[in-house]
Amino acid sequence: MNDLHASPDTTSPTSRQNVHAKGDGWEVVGFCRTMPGEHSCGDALSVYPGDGFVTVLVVDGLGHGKRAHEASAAAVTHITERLRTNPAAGLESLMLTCHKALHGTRGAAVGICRLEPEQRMLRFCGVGNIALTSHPGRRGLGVSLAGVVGYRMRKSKEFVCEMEPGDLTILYSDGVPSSVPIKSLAPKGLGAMVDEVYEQHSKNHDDATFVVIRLEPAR
Ligand SMILES: [Mn+2]
Repeated sequence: MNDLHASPDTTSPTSRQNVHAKGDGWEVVGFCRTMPGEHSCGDALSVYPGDGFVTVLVVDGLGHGKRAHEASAAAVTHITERLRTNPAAGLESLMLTCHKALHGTRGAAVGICRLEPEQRMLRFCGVGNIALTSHPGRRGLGVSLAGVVGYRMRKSKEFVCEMEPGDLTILYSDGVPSSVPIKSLAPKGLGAMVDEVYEQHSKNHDDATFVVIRLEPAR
């Protein structure tokens, strides 16, 4: 079964929600966790399987709590609707219309990633504090640009990077520290890696999201 969306709120039985999805040439495993003591999660994580590719969205609504949740929920609603009508919509275009859709909310950091397994191509477009890294490290992976989606965004830019089979692409919100030891976690496998980040590396004073996208090794 595919679990494609996570953004815990008051109706959730736990503060942690997982995503796990698999498609042709890719696998995605991640979690989204509410800040301890809060009822709504300001972070959101969504996976959108496409025909020959997968799109992954990580959102961190500014701050935490209910209004952060409103901002991230607006981003998820908008991106979900756009990808429903056009699953292959360009990432820069998605970011630009998301910026408009979030006007009037508190704003959010947004990272959108698309893996095309056949072409071994990774595309990324990010604004604000969403970190992108890979294992092993690949050149040209791209970075999130400065700004707040829905509030102040200078531009959006798509980075394109060539990947190798078995490569991991990792996206996370600032509820996970940039010192998270990817190198030592990666050999443990996707599930164990994600669990260990949840248990040992998520900050207590923020919502936290961490997701790993694997380009499946050739069979
Ligand atoms: Mn945060």
